[in-house]
Amino acid sequence: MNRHISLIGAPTDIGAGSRGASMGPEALRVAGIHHVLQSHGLEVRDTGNLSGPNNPWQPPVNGYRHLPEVTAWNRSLHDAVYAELQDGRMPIVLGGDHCLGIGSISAVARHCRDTGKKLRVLWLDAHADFNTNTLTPSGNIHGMPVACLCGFGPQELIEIGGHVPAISPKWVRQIGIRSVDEGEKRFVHEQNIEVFDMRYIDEMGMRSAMELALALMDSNTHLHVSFDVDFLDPDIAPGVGTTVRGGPTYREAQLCMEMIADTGRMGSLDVFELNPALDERNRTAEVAVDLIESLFGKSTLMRK
Ligand code: Z70
Ligand code: MN
Ligand code: MN
Ligand code: MN
Repeated sequence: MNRHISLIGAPTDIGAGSRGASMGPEALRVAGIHHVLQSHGLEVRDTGNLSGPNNPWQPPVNGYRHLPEVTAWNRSLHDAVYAELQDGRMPIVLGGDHCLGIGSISAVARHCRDTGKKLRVLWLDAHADFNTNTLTPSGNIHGMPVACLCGFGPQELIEIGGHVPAISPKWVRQIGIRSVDEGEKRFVHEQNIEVFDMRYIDEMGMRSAMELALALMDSNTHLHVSFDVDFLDPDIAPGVGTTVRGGPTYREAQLCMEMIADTGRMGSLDVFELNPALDERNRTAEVAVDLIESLFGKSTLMRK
């Protein structure tokens, strides 16, 4: 695994349905993300925060809220993530709401095209984020990034990485899903997205879900992890805009992260939707940092 890490702050809630994810990057820093990664022997560079337009808090236009501002933030994030990858480093994006997955993953996909790597995207989320402007009940673009990456979205968002579509639905594995809108559900099935929802995890266990989600990767696979903090059960992670009960417990989430770490293939990571305005004494940020530590092998001492 790449031991050179670059933290990239993307402080915006431009695509979300509630305000506050813009404070996520600083909450993750306060919870000690830099130091925790360093303590595992990683070389960590904090590149600081990107800047972009303020949140004008306007209603949707043509099914999209804040499309010009969402585009500006994602272009900027794309350029930052792509630059770190070109520099041979592993980007960790500190969000910010999940609309930023468009810029982050379109940069990772571009890097994989450049270097002839296969891409696997693990989407850890309570939501499928597969809405379009006609399917969306809200107009919030944080409910649309997977669809945009697969080429279903407005031109200015789908073309950010220079290739449309940025990714194929075949490269995506979704874990923890438990809140999907009606039209969105049909579209997820139509596009054959591989989903390990909470029903699957309840019946078969996190171990089985992760074995299948991580299967068929080889030494030429770049694994991107897009971690929406609302993936976690609200009992352990109340600090998110949209809590959905019935998510993975602390132990299930730890196993998920450890199994990702064991592959040794993670090449980039997003941490999105942490909302300090809704948190309790930064405890959701602390849980997120704890889980990120496991992604880098916190508890593999007994194994290797
Ligand atoms: C709903 C929508 C959503 C959070 C994604 C919710 C979307 N499907 N919410 N992540 N926190 O409005 O599209
Ligand atoms: Mn999401
Ligand atoms: Mn979500
Ligand atoms: Mn790479």
